[in-house]
Amino acid sequence: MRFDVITIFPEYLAPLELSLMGKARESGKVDLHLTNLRDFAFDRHKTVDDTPYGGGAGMVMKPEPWGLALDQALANSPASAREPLLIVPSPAGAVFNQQMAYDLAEEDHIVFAPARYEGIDERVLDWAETEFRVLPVSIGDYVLYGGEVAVMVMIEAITRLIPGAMGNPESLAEESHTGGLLEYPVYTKPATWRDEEVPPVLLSGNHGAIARWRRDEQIKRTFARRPDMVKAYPAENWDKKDRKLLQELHTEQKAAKKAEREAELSSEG
Ligand code: J9T
Repeated sequence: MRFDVITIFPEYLAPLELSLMGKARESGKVDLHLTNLRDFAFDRHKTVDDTPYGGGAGMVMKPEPWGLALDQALANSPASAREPLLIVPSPAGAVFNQQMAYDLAEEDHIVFAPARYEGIDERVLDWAETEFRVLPVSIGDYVLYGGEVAVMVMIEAITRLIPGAMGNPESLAEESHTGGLLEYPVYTKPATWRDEEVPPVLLSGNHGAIARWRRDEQIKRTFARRPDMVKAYPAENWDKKDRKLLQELHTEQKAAKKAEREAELSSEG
């Protein structure tokens, strides 16, 4: 996989060159290239932005530097790559998730175009459609100053799914979002810490009981924190004990809601 990032803040992305990406790069499976957009601005001040046609607040990124930087990324595309993918981080994009990370891990060449200011002149994105597959992507429903942090999130999530790039393939197979439920809680030594005990079942050596306990904890957590994921979970994947637990959780939730309503009424009363 080749990643290109074109940005006016390459230093934001520099930490990726160390840590995790260092290992992934050594494996030869990942190749990261940072390009400073200002290297393609040729006036005295290396200007990359200008005022918007039609008026309005803020500045717009000029098309010429982006055009040249994208030309360079195309020229450096690996021979094996089909049309490279151009990811434009934007709160208006499709929402990034673990499935998207899996799909993107199969690509040969991804170019990221994180924008600052009010965005990039739209003609750049129109032209890019002729040379790239263009994909606007959001990392969640909130707004950032620029797309750089979103690029870091995506590169990290994608890189750990590239076979051979991480060196820990087993933990991937067991993973939280892939299974459609949140992870169970984990514990290590000491068995007592600040008067808190590790759940005894984990010390029992009973592998069946441990597996059941972990499954129950996954379901309880997912029910409490991510009811949307419980709803989306394939019905045929619930076993008998799962269904019994879900029943209990629903009953408990109803009772809690009733108690809350009654407390509200009596305080209003
Ligand atoms: C400027 O970019 C953003 O604000 C951004 C990018 C990607 N995802 C978001 N949620 C926001």
